[in-house]
Amino acid sequence: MDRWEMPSYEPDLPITEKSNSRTRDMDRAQPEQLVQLLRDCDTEIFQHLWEGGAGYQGLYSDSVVQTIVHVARNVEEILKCPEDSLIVMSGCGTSGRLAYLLATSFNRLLKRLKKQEEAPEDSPHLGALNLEQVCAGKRRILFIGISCGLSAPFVAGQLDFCMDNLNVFTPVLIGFNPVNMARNEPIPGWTPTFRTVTERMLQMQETHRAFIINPAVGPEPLSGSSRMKAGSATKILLETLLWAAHTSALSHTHTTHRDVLNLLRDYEHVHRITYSQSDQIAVLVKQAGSSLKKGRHVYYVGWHTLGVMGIIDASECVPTFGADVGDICGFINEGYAEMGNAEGDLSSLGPEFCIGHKDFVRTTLPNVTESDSVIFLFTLGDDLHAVEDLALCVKQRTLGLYAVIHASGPHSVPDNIKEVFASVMTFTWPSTSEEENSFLRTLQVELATKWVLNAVSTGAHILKGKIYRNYMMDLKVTNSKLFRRAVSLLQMFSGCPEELCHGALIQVIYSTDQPTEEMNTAPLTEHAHTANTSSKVVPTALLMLRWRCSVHEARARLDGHMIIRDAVEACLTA
Ligand code: S6P
Repeated sequence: MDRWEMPSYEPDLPITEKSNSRTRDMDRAQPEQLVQLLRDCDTEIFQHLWEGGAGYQGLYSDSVVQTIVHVARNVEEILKCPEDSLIVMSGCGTSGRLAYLLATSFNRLLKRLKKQEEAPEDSPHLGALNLEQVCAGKRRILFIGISCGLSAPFVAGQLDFCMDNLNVFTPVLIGFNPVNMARNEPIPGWTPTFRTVTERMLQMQETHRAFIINPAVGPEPLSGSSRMKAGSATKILLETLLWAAHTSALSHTHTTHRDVLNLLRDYEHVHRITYSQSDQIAVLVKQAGSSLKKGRHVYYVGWHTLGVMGIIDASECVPTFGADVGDICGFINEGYAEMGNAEGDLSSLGPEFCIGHKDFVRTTLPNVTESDSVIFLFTLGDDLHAVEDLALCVKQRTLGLYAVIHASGPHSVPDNIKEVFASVMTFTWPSTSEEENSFLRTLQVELATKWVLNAVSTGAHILKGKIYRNYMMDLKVTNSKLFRRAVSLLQMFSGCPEELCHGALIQVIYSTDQPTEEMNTAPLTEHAHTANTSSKVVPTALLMLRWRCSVHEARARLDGHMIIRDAVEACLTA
């Protein structure tokens, strides 16, 4: 088998951008096979030893566990003297969303930590400035920068700022590539690259003034989609170190190697429990795919942080699959009151910002039809009367009503709840006694839900024909990382040299066969900014390269195909 970990496999790409050899034919898989493939890919997160020639460190490697222990001990110190200290977590896209979710959850537990929210990915200056503002007046700050691909300039700027101010900051980087695969591309208006920042951190790690936690978790099932495995691994790592530190601080002990290993093993168990429901997950994938194929919608209706998991998964479908904001939407019981975001109620910004169940009932439900799929996400600890009432309302509009339910200990799902739904996926978790253990259980339940929803949204878009093999060809080229990915896809599928692929992309983005000097020399961030408004950028450029035709002609040919996978296939076989 073609194993991605061999040094000769896609040698120019970092692990997080490589294609996973397991999922090469994922676009043709049936829902059941699809879920098996996702399960196998997620198993790689917990791989003990990478067998290939490169010798990557994994989640359980001594070096990784030891670094987690060191960082957890720093967290303990901060928890003991929180007055003039701070923990800041920061990242872009999914990494930022997960940092936000965790900061909110742990704040509720501790009422002490503070958070840092998402910001533009390509700006190191803005990253440093935001960080400086958030940290003003603090004497001791643990900064955790998350960039799964070791690539976001925003995070690089913050880490660099921390290293220039080591009297206050201890920088920590979480990502899933080895340091020598960190992005080394020049960043406009800034001297360091992500790689040089990481190398500087590596030196400081020797004296425990900076830390890098970067196990390999293998390529994503859908190439480059770091919201999936890398997102799950981010959640696992952050929770492990924060939880270990929290319990140690409470009991006046110190986090040990064994504590960390035990927590990681618990998460591995969560993976097994989640995929023990593979058949039910496949049912949801099939139904959601059928809704999207008909041009209809999938709605996640969740309670508490499971509502947040739904909103996160739904929001990622826009950049990942070029989906419309209305294709997959998430709702949470009390809307913004439940989200705990600093800005408060954002629903006046537009319909896509209306996220409460009340909004769902008022504006969405009247338009729900039989072809839509509605997936409820809750635990048996939630208000089951509210669940039943809302489910009965939805049932009047569609029978495509499903539930993902988390039960604990001896409690089973009441019949009146089961009966409302067309199908019910029940996770039964061992009961927990103390309040704090139930906090940990909530985190695990969130991860299980993330895995289910990632499978549903990815699987549904595959069934809709959005994916070619295991590549998202119609990606939105909205930042420099995605521009690079687009060029690499074009090189791979057209066989043309990089320069030509880059040129074709510029032509499509600026809608001209003869780009001006200004267009050609603009920074990648400018191309990405312009590309934001163009559609089918990569498929159009691919057609141009293969058919040696104009932008206009390529667009016209593409218009004949409704399904991207078919368009790419037709282009490649012609
Ligand atoms: C990926 C997701 C993106 C990334 C973002 C940050 O599936 O859609 O939004 O999270 O680009 O990436 P990274 O590598 O810096 O964590």
